[in-house]
Amino acid sequence: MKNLFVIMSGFILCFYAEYGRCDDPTHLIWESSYTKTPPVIDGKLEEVWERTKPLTVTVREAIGGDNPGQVVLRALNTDDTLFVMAQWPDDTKSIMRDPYIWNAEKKAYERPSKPDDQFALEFPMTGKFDIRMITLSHEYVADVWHWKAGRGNPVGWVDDKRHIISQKPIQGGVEYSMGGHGNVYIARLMDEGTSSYFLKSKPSSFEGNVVDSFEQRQAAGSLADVRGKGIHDGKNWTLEMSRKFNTGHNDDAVINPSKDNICAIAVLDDELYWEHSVSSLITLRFFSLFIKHVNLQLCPCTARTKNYHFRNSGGKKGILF
Ligand SMILES: [Ca+2]
Ligand SMILES: [Ca+2]
Ligand SMILES: [Ca+2]
Repeated sequence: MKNLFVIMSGFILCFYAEYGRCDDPTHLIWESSYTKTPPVIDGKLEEVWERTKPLTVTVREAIGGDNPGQVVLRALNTDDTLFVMAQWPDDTKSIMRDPYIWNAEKKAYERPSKPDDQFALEFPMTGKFDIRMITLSHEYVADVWHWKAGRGNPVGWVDDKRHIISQKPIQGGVEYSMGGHGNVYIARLMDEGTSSYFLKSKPSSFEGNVVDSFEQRQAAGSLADVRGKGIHDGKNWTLEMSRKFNTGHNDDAVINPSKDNICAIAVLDDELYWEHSVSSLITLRFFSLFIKHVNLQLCPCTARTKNYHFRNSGGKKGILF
């Protein structure tokens, strides 16, 4: 057993060295732990999350790079589904987007812009993925899991979208001029299907000073692939999300647990559109599956149950899930 652990550790070190990760401290490795017991997507951390290794990621304003903040990420996976957890500080719980506000003088509702808190996890689909959307040097399509505290969150759904960034005009794209240097076109498309909320019509008579302008419903189709629920504890958001590795929909990225998957995150704290904060690129790695594979290859006799028991070099017993 002792030898097995040493061999496994050595193999893992070789793997890291081969891919040059050890000497690159800026490279963010986000390890997913395998579990047979999936977490409940309810914004509350259950015991299974304690087996995961947290990764703290710095996010900065997408334009300017100011106001660094920190997000703690965790990941779990079953055979076919990824579960992610994100925790980040936010002093202002904003759970209504553009609500109807009563104007007593006019005796009517108005609908000024008001952001809700949001979080996004992005995976590249095609092209040269980049965290910047306003760019003249990158052209790409990204799968975006866009959680919105005031819209899908009440019913536990996350908007499943694609961002298409191009320097050529694209269908549904909005043009942004780069001060004479060129134009970038950005399309932010919802997946096919039914979103988990819709815009309510303006109330014709007084129903309260602030009235939610969205009503929730059952999502369907490719828009019903990402579950997500966030809970605000007064100082932080804790968000759990899940999606199948392969949804079978052609407007989604396929996550391949047998290889590294590049991704990035964004946070919006009472912010609209471009005022979001983004991370650098993150490598999502399915570490436990890798160990299982090595374990089976080197010594199948250790598989006493469907979990893989081991004793490390300090004599401590453990179970690989
Ligand atoms: Ca939970
Ligand atoms: Ca907020
Ligand atoms: Ca989808």
